[in-house]
Amino acid sequence: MSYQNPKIAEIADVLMHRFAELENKADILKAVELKALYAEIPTLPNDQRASFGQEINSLKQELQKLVDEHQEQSEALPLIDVTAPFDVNVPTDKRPKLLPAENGSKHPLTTEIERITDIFYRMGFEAVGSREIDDEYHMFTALNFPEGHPARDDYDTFMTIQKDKNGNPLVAPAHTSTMQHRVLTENKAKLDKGEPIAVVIPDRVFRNEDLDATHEHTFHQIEGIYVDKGVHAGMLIATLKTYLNEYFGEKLEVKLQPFYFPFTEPSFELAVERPAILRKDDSEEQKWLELLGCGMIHPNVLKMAGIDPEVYTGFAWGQGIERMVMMKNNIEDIRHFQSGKLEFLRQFA
Ligand code: FA5
Repeated sequence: MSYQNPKIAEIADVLMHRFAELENKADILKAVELKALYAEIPTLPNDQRASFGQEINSLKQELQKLVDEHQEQSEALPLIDVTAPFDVNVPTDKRPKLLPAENGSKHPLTTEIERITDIFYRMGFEAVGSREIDDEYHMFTALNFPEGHPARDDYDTFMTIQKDKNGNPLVAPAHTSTMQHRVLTENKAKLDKGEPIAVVIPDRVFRNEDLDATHEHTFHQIEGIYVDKGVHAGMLIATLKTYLNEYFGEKLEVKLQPFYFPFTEPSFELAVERPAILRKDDSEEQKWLELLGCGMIHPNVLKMAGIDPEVYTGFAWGQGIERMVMMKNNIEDIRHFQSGKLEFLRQFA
């Protein structure tokens, strides 16, 4: 735009150049030169005021337009390039590796769960998943926890505010035993055919815990269930020893002590020697790391699944996976697993 008044034309030129360099383009509208021009109007002779004022307004409008245009351009989103960044006609093995393997790896728990499950596949077990939300029936009742029994409180279970149709809250399973009733019910036909029920359940569980180096609120367990005619506790111990020796690749010092679970009778707790890195002092309590709970499946649990406990017996166990992986890899704090810290994860890549 050209301006008749030489002074306004000169200032317009200065402001246009400044606009190009300004980071915040809207600042041009506050330029002192523009204010000075407006301040000059009352000092001019009457006959010049109108045309001078109109030219300043035109200059201000021109600057405002530049500011608006710039704003529109910067708000417009960049266009997405939808074409592949390589020639799609090239065979797959010749294409560039867009995500090279060093950018990602399996989480150490995934690797270990695969290893553990594989050991049980080789021992003739099949694997099923658990669930992240369940009901009180499967978490407690079908496992022989009487209603209102204090043992229910041992499981620090997260519950929903909403209630199911029986007026009970739903639960985030605090152990993989929540699957026992389903596994027994769904597989009992095998027993009639003379086959055992042999199932492992590796999955995530949740507890409202006070967190420390060996306690997480979200961790993994592997449950095992074996039912057939003539199954006894010696077979339980042999199975777990075979598995642990295979997993650690060496003979481990393990300790079995009596315990209480409503769903097994007798019940035991199996502990392994705690490595020095996880030991706070030399006390007997610090020497052992409880790895799993186990026992012979309670006759009531078999009965509730429609299996005759006079004919069939079975064993079950539930093991915390993180603690075993920690022991094997000298990991001093269980919270590393969910930290998402690359320094930790890269050690297992
Ligand atoms: C149970 O959860 C039983 N359901 C196990 C069971 C299954 C017994 C079948 C008999 C038959 P317990 O609460 O002890 O038991 O937990 C089992 C294992 O999970 C523990 O030995 C421990 O290794 C691990 N564990 C328990 N709480 C935590 C936690 N907060 N963080 C990490 N691991 C845990």
